[in-house]
Amino acid sequence: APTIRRTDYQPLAWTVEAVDLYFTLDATATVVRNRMRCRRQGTGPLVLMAEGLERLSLTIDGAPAETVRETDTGLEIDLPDDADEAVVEVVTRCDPSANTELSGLYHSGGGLYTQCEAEGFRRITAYPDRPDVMARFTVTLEADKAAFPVLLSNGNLVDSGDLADGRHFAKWDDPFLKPSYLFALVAADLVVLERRETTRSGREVLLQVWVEDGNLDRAGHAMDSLVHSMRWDEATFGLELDLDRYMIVAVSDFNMGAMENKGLNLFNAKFVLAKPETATDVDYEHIESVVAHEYFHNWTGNRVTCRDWFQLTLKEGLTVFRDQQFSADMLAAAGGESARAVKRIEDVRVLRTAQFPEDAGPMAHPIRPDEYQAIDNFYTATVYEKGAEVIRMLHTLLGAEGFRNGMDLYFSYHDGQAVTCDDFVEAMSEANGVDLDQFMRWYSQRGTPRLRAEGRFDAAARQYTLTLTQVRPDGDAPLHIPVALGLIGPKGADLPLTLAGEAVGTVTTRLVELKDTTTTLVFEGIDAEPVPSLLRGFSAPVILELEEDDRRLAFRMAHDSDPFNRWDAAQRYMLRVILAMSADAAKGELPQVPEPFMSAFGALLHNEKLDPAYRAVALTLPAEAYLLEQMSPADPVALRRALIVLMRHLGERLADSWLGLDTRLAVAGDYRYHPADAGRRALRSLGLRYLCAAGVSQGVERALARATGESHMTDRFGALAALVNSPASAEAAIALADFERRFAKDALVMDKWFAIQAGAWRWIDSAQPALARIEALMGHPAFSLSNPNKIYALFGAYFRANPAEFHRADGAGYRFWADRIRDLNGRNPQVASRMARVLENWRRLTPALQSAAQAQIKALLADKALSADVREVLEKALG
Ligand code: HT7
Ligand code: ZN
Repeated sequence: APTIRRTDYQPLAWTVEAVDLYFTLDATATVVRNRMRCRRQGTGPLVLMAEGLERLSLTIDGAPAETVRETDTGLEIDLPDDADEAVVEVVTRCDPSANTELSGLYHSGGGLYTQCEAEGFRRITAYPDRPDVMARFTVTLEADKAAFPVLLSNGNLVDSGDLADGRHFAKWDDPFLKPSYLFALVAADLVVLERRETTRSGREVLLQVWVEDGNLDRAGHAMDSLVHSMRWDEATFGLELDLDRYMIVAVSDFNMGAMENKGLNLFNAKFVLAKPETATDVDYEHIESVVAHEYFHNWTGNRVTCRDWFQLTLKEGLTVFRDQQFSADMLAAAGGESARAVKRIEDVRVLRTAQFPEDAGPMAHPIRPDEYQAIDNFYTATVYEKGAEVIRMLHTLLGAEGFRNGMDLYFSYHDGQAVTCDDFVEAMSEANGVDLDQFMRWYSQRGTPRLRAEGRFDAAARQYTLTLTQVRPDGDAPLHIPVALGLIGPKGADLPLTLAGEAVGTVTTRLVELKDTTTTLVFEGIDAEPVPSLLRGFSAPVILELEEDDRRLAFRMAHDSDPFNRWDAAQRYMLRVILAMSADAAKGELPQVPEPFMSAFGALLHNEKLDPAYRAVALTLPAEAYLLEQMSPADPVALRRALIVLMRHLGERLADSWLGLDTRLAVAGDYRYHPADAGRRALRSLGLRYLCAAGVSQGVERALARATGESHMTDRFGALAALVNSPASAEAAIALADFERRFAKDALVMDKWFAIQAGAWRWIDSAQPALARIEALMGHPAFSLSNPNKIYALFGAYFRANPAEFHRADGAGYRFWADRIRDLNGRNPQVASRMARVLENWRRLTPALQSAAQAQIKALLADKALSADVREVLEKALG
């Protein structure tokens, strides 16, 4: 596939001002009549993209088109040189039931749905399918009424009625200009949950959540989340819902999480449906944030959109930041500031687990990439999560009010336009009167920058000197980095921070703006050597390099007043212990758990002043993917051995504490989604994890009772996970069978059942390897290769969440991976390429694993039928 470059951007010669679509819908043969009012804006032909369409007719201003050229991407039509306007009508046919890629118009569960971002609209009709073409859409849907009783599209319903032969129609008009990637339609047999709300300015709006029959009792949380999102965006950014009607539709087959089509959001059903018996606290949290994310796109993405796909982080980084802030505010409102800190910790955990490895591997790219072959490969953790961190830094530097002023200016300049990341940062800069030119470098740097810190205490001068040095993986130009920092005194209290030359201050956390490669800070009036607490709240997406011995880490675990850094100290200590234990395991020695670490861990566990939710995150070991990233070479089997020993030790030695806390923190009454309750549940489930890991009989008994009794999904699944990841294989088998019996007919819940088995750790060498189990599960009646959720649950969990079993010494895991990629490539290249990415960092593995992985990647690349999506990923992986 050709490489597309950011610097090659050119406006199109012809744009579309208004488009009128008429769909004659049918599962196997849908005909689309597309009438476009086109306007000249430069020299050259009218360019229409089209993919896999059968063209039935094409007219220009009512006459058959003559000068039409077929190109690799669609059509080019020469229009008279003196024409400024033309009405182009194209009629095409497509087959939704053959669309296994789930891009364009596709068939799922008896209904018809669309997914147009990034380039799916061209699979529906011939069109200048680029985000800088913003048009007014009117859409008529016509279909068999019995098969497709509900007909939805963007905007307002302006007409509907019955037609002959049992058919009916609905006409929709979207009053806002939009790019084609925001187009959507739904034709299906669905039921609706409705609510009417009044916006801040007094307009009445209709909110709808559409689901399959039988799921209405699971739609309430999505609706509540939508209302909360509306209120938050009004209060925080003064942004109101601009439409009379806002719809969310749940779809079972969906490649990603959800899609922000104007007024008609399509959602992967797993991010809509929840009731206590089927969804965990984590599911509830995800639904709230995904609903919010899509809703917030209505302004950051839809009203102001991207000029080209290189600008993707303009809408995604900003919208992730907005959804993170929303969730943090919601959690803090219900659960206090500690709940906000837990949210920040979870977000950084995702960044470190998913984005840091990406930024250190062959797919590394700036948040605004410079080139791509398949844009679908660039919906990445870098564009989304690192992009959100870049926006967060702006928020930190400008303050909430300055940031809000920048947002206001951005909308006042660019509402209704397709713009660039520069436009956004310029609005922030102008609104605040600050120069952000250096800050802009964050948009073009790749790789995670490192921040090296060194402290020196001078007792005689009562000074503490901190030297901070930026180490950048690409290039010399220093970045603009906000660093929040504090100094902790010997008794554990924060010290007031006074820089040389300043009047004595009282502030204990300061924000320092690094603009040079090296910055030296001299703090005065320091009587004893302090312990620095740097990058508080994770104020910048960098790797902090600071020499800290075990004693210091334990001290910060006990005293750091910044909850993020306190958690981070625990993570660093765990990392150090686990790496040492893994090194022992790799040498064939029995890994030992150091006693001082046990004391520091125990102190956190027993600290009743800390919220359960906080203790749950603080006592959770770093993710395996993150740990592997820190290992050199990455040896997944040695790491797993170390983790098993550590978990067993923590379970055994602290058994009484875990059991006591399990009793004390039980939540009485009916399930409610609330951070305080969720925190207690999380800590209890974590306790079961450790207890079962150690085979503590009371723990196993409790887990079995909870996994098989009358419980809600959070407790049930927490207990099931504890059993499955433990030596208690007999109890795990009973719990798995019970779960399957209860939920065999519930596709979303069965995804959990598949995933937990695919990701299961093997505690006893004689136990069945994960791969054998997965191969057997592929034949399960609830499994389907055409449903992305099932692929992610069974294969994704194996490849990503079970490194020790996937990276098997005999290479069987890699052979299985290659077979799956080959098969998925033909069905759904987007999903195939996401799965292909799991081996991109193969060069970090041990030499034996490297050669086994490389052989499979090479074999795959020899396949001529490989899609552009998968090819791009594998070619980059091979380098
Ligand atoms: N903006 C949406 C992206 C998306 C997507 C991209 C490629 C292929 C399929 C897709 N489904 C949704 C999701 C979001 O960020 O809100
Ligand atoms: Zn998004």
